[in-house]
Amino acid sequence: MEEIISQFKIAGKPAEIVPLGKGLINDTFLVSTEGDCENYVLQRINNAIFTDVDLLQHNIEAVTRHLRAKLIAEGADDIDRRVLRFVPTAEGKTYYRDAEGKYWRLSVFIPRATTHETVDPEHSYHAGRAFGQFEASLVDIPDTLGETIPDFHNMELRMRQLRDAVKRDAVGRLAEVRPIVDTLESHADAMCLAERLGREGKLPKRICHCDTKVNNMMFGEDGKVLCVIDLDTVMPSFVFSDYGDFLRTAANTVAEDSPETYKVAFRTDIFEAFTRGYLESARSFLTPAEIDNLPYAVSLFPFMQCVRFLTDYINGDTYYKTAYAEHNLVRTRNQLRLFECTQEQQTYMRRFISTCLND
Ligand code: GN1
Ligand code: MG
Repeated sequence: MEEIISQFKIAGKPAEIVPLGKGLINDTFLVSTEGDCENYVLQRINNAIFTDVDLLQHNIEAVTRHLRAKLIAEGADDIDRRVLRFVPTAEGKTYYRDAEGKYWRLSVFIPRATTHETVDPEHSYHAGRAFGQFEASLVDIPDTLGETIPDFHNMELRMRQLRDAVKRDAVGRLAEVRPIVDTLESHADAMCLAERLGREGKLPKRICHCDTKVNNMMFGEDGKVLCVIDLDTVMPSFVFSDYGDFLRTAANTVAEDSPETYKVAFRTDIFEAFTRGYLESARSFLTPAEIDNLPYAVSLFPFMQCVRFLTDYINGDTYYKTAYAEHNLVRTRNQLRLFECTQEQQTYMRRFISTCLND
């Protein structure tokens, strides 16, 4: 790994390299340096999943450049802790392909900031503001961003992938999960609403983060969001992505892979705080159709994640990192329960959102 780090123009000498974070896709390491030089985050990009690393890095460079320029224009302070900074290689690229064909990148570690696997309402309010702000800041990005995973949050595609997996039944797990497949099928049409609205021209695509799980942002000492991280999936999508995926992770009373399904519940305190924050910074650009369907988004993301985990389980765990054989099945059951909880709260959510907008 030292050999890889030496490809990047870092300040200081690497002292220690340790695994970092809980991502399910890339491998991430913290590289601390000797003395009081800045530390770094080294990532191996999973190019089985992100097959177009050039496009991926083009997106990330464009986004961080645009966010940085905005912060400078606003006269913001502490800019290096508020937007990621990637370290170039000797050839001036933001990634390095090693002799084995693996892809690596290095960014400056943001000091005195923390990530959380769970948040309280106050953090959620700030997270809502930050993601609304993130989307608002990218409305006028001059670069064209590509889809780093084509149709990433397209529910119709995710259903097709599930049906393909069911047809193949590659590792003989179908019989065990048939009832779950049937339940998901019974909601599939309703959950593909976004794609229908999109085709009817009623729903725009905007640049979204598309992986707003709660551990993908860094908080400062004041409880506010310093910096949004994990930018691999920043791409054009429906706004439901960011709103829905945050609540999928933050408003679940347990972690997405908790086997204690009976403990899964949808936290309305988190929902209210996040929604208030999000609407504060996003209402200026959201259309009525987007606002009307925010409660749908809250159900869509546990549903989509359930479909994705189940598809991976049926396929024999080829996509997500797993720690044990039933891991994806446990995740599936958890997300299905969360989906059901969010379905029960649709009317309440709708009322809360309209109260917020009238305040
Ligand atoms: C993956 O990389 P990570 O762990 O932040 C996944 C998300 C899922 C999430 C589920 C590229 O995110 O879409 O929602 O796991 N990212 C990709 O925990 O598939
Ligand atoms: Mg992550």
